[in-house]
Amino acid sequence: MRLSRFFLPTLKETPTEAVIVSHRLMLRAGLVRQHAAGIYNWLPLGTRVLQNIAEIVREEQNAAGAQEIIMPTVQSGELWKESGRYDDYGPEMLRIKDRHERDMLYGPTHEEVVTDIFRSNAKSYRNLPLNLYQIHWKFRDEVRPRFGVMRGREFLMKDAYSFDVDFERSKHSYNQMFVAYLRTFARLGVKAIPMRADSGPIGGDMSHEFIVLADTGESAVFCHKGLLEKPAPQNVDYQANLQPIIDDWTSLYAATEEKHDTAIEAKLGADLVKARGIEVGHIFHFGTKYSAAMKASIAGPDGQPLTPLMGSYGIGVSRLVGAIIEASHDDAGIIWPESVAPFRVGVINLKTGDAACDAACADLYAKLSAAGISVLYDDRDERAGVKFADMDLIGVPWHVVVGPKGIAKGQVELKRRGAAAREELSLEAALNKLTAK
Ligand code: P5A
Repeated sequence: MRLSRFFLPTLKETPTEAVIVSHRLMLRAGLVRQHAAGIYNWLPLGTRVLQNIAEIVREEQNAAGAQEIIMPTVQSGELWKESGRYDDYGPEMLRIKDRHERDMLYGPTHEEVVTDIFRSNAKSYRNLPLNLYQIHWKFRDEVRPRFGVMRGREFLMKDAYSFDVDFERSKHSYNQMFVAYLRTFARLGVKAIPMRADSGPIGGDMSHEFIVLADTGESAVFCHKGLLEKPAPQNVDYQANLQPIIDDWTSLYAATEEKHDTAIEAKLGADLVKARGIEVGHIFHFGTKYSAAMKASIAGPDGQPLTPLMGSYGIGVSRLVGAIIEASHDDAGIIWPESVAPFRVGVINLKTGDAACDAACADLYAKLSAAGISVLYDDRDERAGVKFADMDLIGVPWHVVVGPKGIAKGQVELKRRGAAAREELSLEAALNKLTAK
């Protein structure tokens, strides 16, 4: 993409409405623009990041055996009357009447809809285990939408729902998602720690939140310091017994404020980290809460009706954009992990209009693109300082700087965003280095 053609409305001034750094940077770097309180437009740069995150989430859900579906955003209120949540959910639910005066709503979550899909279409225990997920927009009429996409009213969530025949197998499905989450967040370049958590309006007796530590986080959390550097599990066989991995992670203390046991503080002493964090994922096991209330039984192995046990598993996809920035930025702007960066490489032409610089940049741009690398080529007629500042602000991981002095020697500069060192090397060596990654 040529920057001269790219729709990137950056802001020089720090927007006054933004109180946390990720919100400021998302506005300044032209990722999003607010449409109404807690509701955002995603501009091209933000859309690219959001889609990169969603793709990693999707790959890991598929690897864990979940199957992607798409459910409606607008739901029938009747299903929520069956589960009992129509009245329970309260003012956070955006209620809508259609032209026939029927009760509709904009979905804040999809347990009811997926249970309805299940009961209408699954016939026997042979359909199990089953895990269905989607990556779709939700609406919650939050009392205090704030911090930009971090606590929005409309937001993108990955929500998965598992169905199993008995507790043991249901726990296995929960464990599969637990491990998939560890891998997903590691690939996204964030350290997310699973913590014992309250299940709130979703319900159930077993629940973990995945928390990215950040001073600006909305949750107070407590965890053993040994969890901070634990690497994500590699080469997982999702059919195998995953309990050892879960035990490894849950044997060390970690809990959100609601579940925190203050007696642990004396016991752990200096090993206990008290911090603030951002909830980027939340998984729940709630047994038959929805399947029983909504009469979603199937034929069991003995021919008798069987009510499946369920869990649900959420990832805040749009919130993650803010959380990643919160965890990875400096004074100059965003520092994207390569896996989610909107472009991998930025080519900076220090002298647009100079024949040698233009030709070298065009060559780099063409060859990197042909190698499947996403490139943002700053071909604008702007001062070098402006170009450096913008490339730093939007956080592209690799910068190739092409200037007349270097090109006269056949050299360009290669620089990693966030690192001070610059390397001078030939055009070809720069290409080799970038394409070898
Ligand atoms: C799990 C999937 C659920 O809704 N039902 C379906 C369950 N869980 S949850 O914890 O309420 O939400 C899952 C994740 O969504 C993100 N999230 C938000 N992101 C931005 N703005 C919001 N207002 C918001 N509310 C929830 C969080 O990352 C949460 O973990």
